[in-house]
Amino acid sequence: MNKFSVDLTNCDKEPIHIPGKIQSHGFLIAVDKQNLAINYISENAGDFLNEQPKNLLNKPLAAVNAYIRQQDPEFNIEDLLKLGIIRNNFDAISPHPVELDGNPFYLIISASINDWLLEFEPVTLQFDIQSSIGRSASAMLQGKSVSALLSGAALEVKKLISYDRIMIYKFLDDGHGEVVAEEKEAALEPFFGLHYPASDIPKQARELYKLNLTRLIADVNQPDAPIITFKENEPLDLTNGGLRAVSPIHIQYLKNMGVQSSFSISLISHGELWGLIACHNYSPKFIDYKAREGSKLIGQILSSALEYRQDEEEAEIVELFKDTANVLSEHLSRDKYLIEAITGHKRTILNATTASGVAIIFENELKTIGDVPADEDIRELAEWLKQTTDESIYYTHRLSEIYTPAKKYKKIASGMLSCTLNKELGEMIIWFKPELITTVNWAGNPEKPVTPDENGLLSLSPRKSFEIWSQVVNNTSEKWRSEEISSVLRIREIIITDINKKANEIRLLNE
Ligand code: BLA
Repeated sequence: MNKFSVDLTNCDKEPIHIPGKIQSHGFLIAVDKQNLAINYISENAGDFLNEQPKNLLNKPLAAVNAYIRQQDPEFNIEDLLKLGIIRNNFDAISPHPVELDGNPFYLIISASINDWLLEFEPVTLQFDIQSSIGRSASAMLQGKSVSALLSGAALEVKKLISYDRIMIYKFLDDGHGEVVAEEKEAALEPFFGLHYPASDIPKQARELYKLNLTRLIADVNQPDAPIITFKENEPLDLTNGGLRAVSPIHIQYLKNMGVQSSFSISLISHGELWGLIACHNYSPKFIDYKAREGSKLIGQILSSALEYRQDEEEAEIVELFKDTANVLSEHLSRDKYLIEAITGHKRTILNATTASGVAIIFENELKTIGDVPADEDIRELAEWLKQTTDESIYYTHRLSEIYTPAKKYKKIASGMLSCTLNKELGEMIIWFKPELITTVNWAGNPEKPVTPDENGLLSLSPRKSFEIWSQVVNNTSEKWRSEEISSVLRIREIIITDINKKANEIRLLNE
């Protein structure tokens, strides 16, 4: 068994692919790729096979036949495995229905490094999930925008596997995540819009979720079953398996939240883990292989739809920025006063970025739109900018760190992008973005005392990581995108040309 002792400093080093044990709702046999002899077997196999697992160790796989009942009397587990090996694909033969002690089971085969993994799991689905998936997918794809698509996906997954809470959890630039869609039982408190630290899902777990697209944790209170082997120094790699035991720290995390079962489906966009469909149940819940594969398919359809719609929305934003530049240019050529031209019509200078507020200081006048700090605060900031920077464009997504007076209005202005029109006169336009984390909450009741489990994991409580993280992410807005910078540069060019043109006109009039 792996001897790694996990704590908050080494989470991302925990070898979660070789835990040396499995979740005990099923059992596992691993056979050598060379000679198909049983190299590993889970200790709980005895509960299902009526045989001491250690007696099967080192035996040929064929020895297992005696315990498995099959509709086809000719069935031979070895032939099935060989068929998968010849085809170089186990998807076509998994899951294979078998009967153990009168109960229906699925045999699911996958590859490890030197072994084939044979996992036996109970069958629970009573209906044909295939037809539901088709309906779910088309209902989900009705969503025309990214957010409608995500809400639709949460709803369809809830209908399909009926967990208490389904969340779409999206990873942001710095690896931390946000719940961007949610479908839940009415009595549960919403997690929608909440942000969580990157360390909640460490790096190696994310890598693993890119390879194995679903992750079921059936019951956080059920003891694991150790894997026994005579290959003491060769832990079995369970990356592709479905029964892999869960990291103790993640079990503690789920317990802290009151969750007893979780299921996640990976969402991949442009080859990277975009997020997860994270499902919680407040009582133990096992869903069988077909239900998991059905959910995986929904995840894959969602992933490709997301890729397409996101690119489309991205292009729309860039288009909007360009169009804003054109519209403002027209207003500037018609209107006498600059401030009127860029703030007085339906399309304004605010639309040059995705900011939520903008201030214009021009000819001693201050005009604002949207969420901005108080007038005197803006004037002070402008004065500071005038003294501090010679750049025509200056931006930050952590304003209060470089300019402490901004602390008092960080909620609306943690992000700032300024564009100088005339440095000597202190004329400029300043866009503001709000602090990203305004209502950070740990997903659970932070007042409730955490009870250490038998491993004494209190000190490793994810709540601790959350405290550390929330201090780091405070004072931060969404980053300024390169498209926003280009848009502001383009508009600055247009405005300065217009200012010069108008100045020239006045000069000509006076001559
Ligand atoms: C795994 N952590 C996960 C997973 C999720 C989260 C979704 C995938 C497995 C699952 O579905 O349960 C985190 N779950 C969340 C978050 C929300 C949620 C953020 O519902 C928000 C609503 N976790 C920690 C710390 C460590 C850690 C500090 O908080 C490490 C020290 C580890 N999390 C951790 C590990 C896994 C994990 C190791 C992988 C579990 C596995 O697949 O074995």
